[in-house]
Amino acid sequence: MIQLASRRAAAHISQQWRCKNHLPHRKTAAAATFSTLKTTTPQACTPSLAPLGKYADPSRYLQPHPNNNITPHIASLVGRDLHLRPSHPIGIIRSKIQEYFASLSTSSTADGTTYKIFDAEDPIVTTQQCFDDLRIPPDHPGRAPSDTYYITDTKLLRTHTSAHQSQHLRSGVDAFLCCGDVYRRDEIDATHYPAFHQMEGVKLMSTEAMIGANGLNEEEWLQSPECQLIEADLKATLEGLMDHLFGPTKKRWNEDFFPFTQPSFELEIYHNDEWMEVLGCGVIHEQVLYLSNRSDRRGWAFGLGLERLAMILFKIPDIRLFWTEDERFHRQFKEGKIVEFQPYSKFPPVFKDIAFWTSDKHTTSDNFVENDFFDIVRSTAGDLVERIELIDSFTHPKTGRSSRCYRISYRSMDRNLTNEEIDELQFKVRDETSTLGCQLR
Ligand code: FA5
Ligand code: MG
Repeated sequence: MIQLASRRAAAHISQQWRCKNHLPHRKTAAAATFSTLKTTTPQACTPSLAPLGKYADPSRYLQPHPNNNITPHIASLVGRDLHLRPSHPIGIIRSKIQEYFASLSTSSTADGTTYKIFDAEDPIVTTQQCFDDLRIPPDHPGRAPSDTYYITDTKLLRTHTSAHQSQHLRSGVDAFLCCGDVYRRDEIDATHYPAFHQMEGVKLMSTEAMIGANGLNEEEWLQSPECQLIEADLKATLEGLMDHLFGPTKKRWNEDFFPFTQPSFELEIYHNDEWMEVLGCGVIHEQVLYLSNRSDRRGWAFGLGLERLAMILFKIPDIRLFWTEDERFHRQFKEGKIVEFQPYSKFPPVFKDIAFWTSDKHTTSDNFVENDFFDIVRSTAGDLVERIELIDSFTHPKTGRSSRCYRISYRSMDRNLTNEEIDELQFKVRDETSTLGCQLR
């Protein structure tokens, strides 16, 4: 289903908490994106037939602030609340995870922890919540408008559910699960969508178990039995979750890096002959606890992607399907049941290439932001875009100008596309691309 090589490459791009080969951001590009796109009607944006949640109000997201880079397509996704629909695969997984954590407070091996549930928080958060409280510095690439949907300069659509960690810790909760939709400006293919769902879990250990942790310097803390106890508890809890969801399954731990946990790990599970990352986690960084007024405590946190799990468990081949309103999709799923998805159609794709110089003809200075281009395609063609691939790029030896060629694959999940309608979309994509300061070839 998901090719290892491409998944690896994709993971490299999308993992915003790691340093990555990051494209420079232009403030003006984000502003231009807003001002040019806000009047565009997304052609293929599926209207929602299901009841909408309380955050489904595009005017909350499409605001005339110079830093606003939210497109109508993104605004139309907020408040769909897939995780709260009991018979939607995302809702089914959410319940299964919550069921596992509830069982931990009663099973014979349990330590009696009760996890408080949060699953209806406002997806609009502040830069303080999403980044500063988590030690993500102002110049971190993950904060850049090329990667994040901003409403104003200090308000944004959360890029991860970790944005709620500090507020719950600060309010005195010791263990919780927090589920919601998150938004990232990202590449476009079968496993990446600009909106997806995460489940965050946090547990603080009992004060008695951490007595030896007092007065240690960082090095001593990382070597201490207390730190190792937290790591072991975290890993055992998450391995138990995977077994609860998948039955005994092959898994492996890799070291990872997050500014808000130390040490940090990712968990991969073996599926369809390849390893697939399902979550990031770690021992909560001392300073995050300090910033939440909880420096007397220690604990762990994790964040997992619900679509990744659902694609494996229900054998759903394309991440866009989660957002469809097609009855042929929804009637296959029932509350509490994991069943294999039966594809009801596979219509042929239509491919269109677009090539452009990433600067205008008078300059070689290149401010092209790839995610701005992806958003243009997504805003114009909505869920008809299946994938966008960079198929060629070069720098002209004499002029020094750079050129890129992308292949856009359009495919509907429900019907055959005509060449004429795709040509029309492609013309719009070309027009909009030239507003990014690119010269079409
Ligand atoms: C985070 O978002 C961290 N907040 C996780 C965390 C929480 C770490 C608490 C430590 C403590 P990351 O960007 O790796 O990390 O995303 C976490 C998971 O979300 C991934 O493992 C993956 O399952 C899912 N995910 C990430 N990007 C996408 C995407 N574009 N589409 C679908 N799922 C995604
Ligand atoms: Mg990751």
